[in-house]
Amino acid sequence: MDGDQRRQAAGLGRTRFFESFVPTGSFREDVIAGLSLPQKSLPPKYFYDANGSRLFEAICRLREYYPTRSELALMRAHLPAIARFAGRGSTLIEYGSGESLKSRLLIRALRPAAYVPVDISEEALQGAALRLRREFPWLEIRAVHGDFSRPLKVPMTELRGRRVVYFPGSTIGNFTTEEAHAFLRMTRGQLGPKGAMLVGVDLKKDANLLHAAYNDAKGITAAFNLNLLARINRELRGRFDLRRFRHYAFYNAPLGRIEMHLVSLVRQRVDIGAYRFAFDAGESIHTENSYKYSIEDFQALAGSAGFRGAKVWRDPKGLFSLHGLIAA
Ligand code: AVJ
Repeated sequence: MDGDQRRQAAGLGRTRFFESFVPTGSFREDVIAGLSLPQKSLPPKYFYDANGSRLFEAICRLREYYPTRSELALMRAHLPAIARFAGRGSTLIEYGSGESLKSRLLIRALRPAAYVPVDISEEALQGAALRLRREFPWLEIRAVHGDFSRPLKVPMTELRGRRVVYFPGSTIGNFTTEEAHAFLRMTRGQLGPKGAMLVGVDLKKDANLLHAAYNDAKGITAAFNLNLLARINRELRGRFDLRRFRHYAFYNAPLGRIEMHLVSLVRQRVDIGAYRFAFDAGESIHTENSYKYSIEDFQALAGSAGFRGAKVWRDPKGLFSLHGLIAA
């Protein structure tokens, strides 16, 4: 911690900020590598700069985007049972906390000894930590700015009590099955003997409903997707013309996932710093997968990673699920 951070921390009462390892060169490297593949692709974690995090918060409030509302309804409907499962007074670690919308309910019900929000967007993390501090002055907050898709340097050793990892929002859907398996295994190792995990998982459903959720009428999802190119322009001296790319999202039923792409509308070349990339008309950059699971599929996956699916809750409409997992 430098002097500024110390002064800042001093003014934040029981709130502390930690930097986990987010290599600064990795955005550039990942973009250059991803755009050099036969099927161009970019990792979805880079959606979440300050602008992208704001756009995502707007997506969560869209009429068509059912996951956030469904998960909130699920939490409200089953909060006492979820709290009994997770236990009071534990350390609550949340991956991809964003604006910590759903965590509020959990914090109120669990009264955790400490809350450890982990997010890749520093702005979202700080905004959330400040609001939570006002709402829960008694709560010890250890905000970790980091990328949870790789092993984190969370100050775990100092964490008291039983650990509960909260991974809501179906963020796990961004991982392939292999990545999700590896992530669950890694988390199981961090939980310790009596730890538990709560994972929000979007369910397979009517493809029309899925399609609408990722192709909203206001075009917020399109703006969220295109912001990735704007971010490359801002941070990596990219020369993308956003009018020459279009948002494209569809449900790939055989693979059980929504795919988001940015499609080049013309044959063009785009410079990023000293690099140049060629696009055919109609060629796409694959920017996100959002896997949908059945309850049984996800329990099998969790089981293969060493967890026992102890509990599962659904929202009243049956659109979304929350799995309570413990070490097998
Ligand atoms: C944050 C990964 C759960 O896949 O639904 C929303 C991101 N992408 N609209 C999702 C997203 C387009 C979201 N996750």
